[in-house]
Amino acid sequence: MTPTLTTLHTTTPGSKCRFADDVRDFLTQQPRQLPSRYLYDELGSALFEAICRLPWYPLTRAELRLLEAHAREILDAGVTTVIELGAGSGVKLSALIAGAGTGRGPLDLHIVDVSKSALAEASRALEGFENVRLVTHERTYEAGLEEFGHARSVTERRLALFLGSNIGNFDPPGRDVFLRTVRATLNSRDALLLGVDLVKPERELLLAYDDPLGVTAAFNLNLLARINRELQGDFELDGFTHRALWNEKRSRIEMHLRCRRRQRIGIPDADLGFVMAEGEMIWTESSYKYDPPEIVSMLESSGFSVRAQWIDSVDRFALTLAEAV
Ligand code: AVJ
Repeated sequence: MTPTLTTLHTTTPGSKCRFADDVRDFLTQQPRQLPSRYLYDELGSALFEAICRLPWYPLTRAELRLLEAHAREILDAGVTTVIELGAGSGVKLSALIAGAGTGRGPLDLHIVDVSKSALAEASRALEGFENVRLVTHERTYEAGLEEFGHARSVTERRLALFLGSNIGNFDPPGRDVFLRTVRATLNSRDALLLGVDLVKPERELLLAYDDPLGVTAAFNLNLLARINRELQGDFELDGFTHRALWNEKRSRIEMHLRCRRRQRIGIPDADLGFVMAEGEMIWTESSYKYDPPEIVSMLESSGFSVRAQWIDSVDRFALTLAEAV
């Protein structure tokens, strides 16, 4: 039996400067904004895990049900290598491996995530499997794919996982570039499994992104708290409120932080100072929602052919399995 081997990569050099540069660049844009990947520091990742357990945020449970129901078809015996982009706590990958059952050869797993604490948790979750080798990449999706893409053996058959509706964070042009980047790390007959949340009634969407317990509000506000912690910022957290909006025209939920009273903000380690007016917003995330045929066409125009699409009709979530052509 091959023992589990864990290779832990170090943090991307200069990642703190990247954060400072991005904070300066994005907060000075009009409208002010922040990249959503910075939501996931240690506390943010824990808050996100809590969101996934909220009754008002059914995405994770719906996706897990679909993964469990179709594990054998997704992780068929020919797959030798799995890469998951944004693996989070690793529960989905674990469910997939457990659901696919035994009687396979050794499996190489690569998990990419910007959150160190998420990678540590995923490593623990995946440790128990025999005949599995795990490599963790503390990287953005793009940098992780780049690192992964190079070393390919001829006998490899790859399965890429992009789950949790993470693709919803991209705007449509960025999404297409990204899908082509994924395609470029695959050979024909390799596969991609995409988990995407579907358009549903506005009332349900707003509850999912503005829950009555205030966990999503805390998740959003933690981004300012993180700037205070890591870049010596002086945001007054009680001067901001969480806002979730459904932008029907663009088919996306937007998260914003609304300034409740005029305040001067200083972020010395990002070399930044500015004034925010009452009512001014910082845009922190977009979560695009799709219809099933749109998912098929975005895949087919990015070098994939769809093999199967499974839909949870209660919570309106889709898993689409596509083959690189
Ligand atoms: C992990 C990016 C898919 O957009 O639904 C949850 C993050 N934001 N609640 C999403 C999130 C607010 C989530 N993604």
